[in-house]
Amino acid sequence: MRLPFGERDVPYREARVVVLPVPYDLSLSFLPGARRGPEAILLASRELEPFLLELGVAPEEVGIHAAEAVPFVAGSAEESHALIREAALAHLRAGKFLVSLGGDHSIAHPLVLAHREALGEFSLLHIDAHADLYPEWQGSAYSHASPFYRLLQEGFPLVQVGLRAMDRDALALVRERGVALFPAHRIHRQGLPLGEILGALGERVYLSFDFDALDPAVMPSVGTPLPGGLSYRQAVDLLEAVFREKEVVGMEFVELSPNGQFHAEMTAAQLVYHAIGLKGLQAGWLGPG
Ligand SMILES: [Mn+2]
Repeated sequence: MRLPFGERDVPYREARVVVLPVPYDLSLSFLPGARRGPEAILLASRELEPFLLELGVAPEEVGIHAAEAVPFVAGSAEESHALIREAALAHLRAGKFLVSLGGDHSIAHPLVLAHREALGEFSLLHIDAHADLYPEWQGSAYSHASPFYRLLQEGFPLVQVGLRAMDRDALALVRERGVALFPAHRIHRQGLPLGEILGALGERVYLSFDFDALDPAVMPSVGTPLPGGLSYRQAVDLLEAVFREKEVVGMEFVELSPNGQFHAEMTAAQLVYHAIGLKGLQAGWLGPG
């Protein structure tokens, strides 16, 4: 069953923005449940106010269509990832701006590759509590702990923001590959180093947002919560700066794992909606007034 995002779902051909549910969580190592993330965001999105006071626009006016969820193949990460890549590619080739909803973070790999295939090169802005740079995890290179290792191998420039968990090997990899790292503790001590973050990104950016980048006090519904995370305000300020200064070519929001705390689902839906508004302003699809 297809669920809309918000209250004004437009027909596919009229949509500039396609919301793509990717309810895949077979790679999770700790608490499963991110497969229910897309549905929870879509249901919560119906409760949002259409007009965003901060932006002075109603992001829904870009024309949003929520697509059918991408199916997955039980027992095969490889086949599931292939289906995700194919689905994303079809929407991108139809000229849509894609907002993918996870699902676990392993989906970043097929999604990012689909964007490169359709749109060419860009850098990655990875906002997360975790580095996700393990070559493999629990015996699988398709793990949600590994997508950015695999994407580094693919040659993508990588900027990571909000981190507070990383092992020595990952830190060595970051230094060796020139990953720009902005850990959460630094942001809390010194404020968001927006100039440095923007300077580390290329002109074109793909945004990968793991909800556990937010502090668990704000966002308790994730599979691997860690204290010391970003505030909602910090996340919005970061996105606002990126959309103002860069061309965002695609975005994904992953790892919401609903656990009965509706405020977390509203937070997720509101952040996604705000980001759609920022894209609409960047692209000239929305104007204030
Ligand atoms: Mn994470």
